Amino acid sequence: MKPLVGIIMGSKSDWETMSHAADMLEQLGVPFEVRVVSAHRTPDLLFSYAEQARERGIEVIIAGAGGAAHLPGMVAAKTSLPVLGVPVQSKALNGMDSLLSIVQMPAGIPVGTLAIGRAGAANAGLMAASILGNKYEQFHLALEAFRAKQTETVLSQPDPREA
Ligand code: RP5
Repeated sequence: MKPLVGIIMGSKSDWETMSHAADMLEQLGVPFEVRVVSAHRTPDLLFSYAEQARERGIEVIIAGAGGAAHLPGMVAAKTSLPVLGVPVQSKALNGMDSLLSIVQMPAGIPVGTLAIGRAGAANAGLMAASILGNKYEQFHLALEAFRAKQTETVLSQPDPREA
C-alpha cells in the first residue's frame, strides 16, 4: 500500500522524537513515509512537498519541528490536508518555543497541535490513524484494539509496586 501519512521534520535531529509517531503508525499497520523538510533550510522543498502530497496519495501530514517551528504552519498554508504539528523539545527553551510557534495559528489555517516531545509524536500517530479510520476500516479496528490492550494493561496491574 502506498504511504497515506507523511511524517516530516525540520531536521535529522528531530528524528529521535518523530520516530515515536512512526513506531505508532507501524504498530497500527498504517503506511507512511518519512522526510526531512526544513522550512528555512529547504523552503522550496517544503512548498513542493506540501503542494504534491495530496496527488501522491498522502491523506494526513505529521510535521515536527523545534525552536522557531514554522514548518507545520507553512505546510498547512500550502495544502488543505489535515496537518498535525509536533513541537520538538528544544534545548534552549525546553520546547515552549516550539509549542507556541506551532499552536498559535491565526484563524483560517489550522494545525492540530499535539504535546511537546515524545507524547506528542506518539499521539500524532494515533490521531492520524483515527482520521484515516473514518475511511479505512482496518485502521479503525487497529486503533480500537490498541486502546483495548492499553486499558487491559492498566487494569491488570492495579498495584504500582508490582512489575
Ligand atoms: C528546527 O531547528 C528543527 O526542527 C530542529 O528541531 C531545530 C534544530 O535543528 P538542528 O540545528 O539540530 O538541525 O529547524
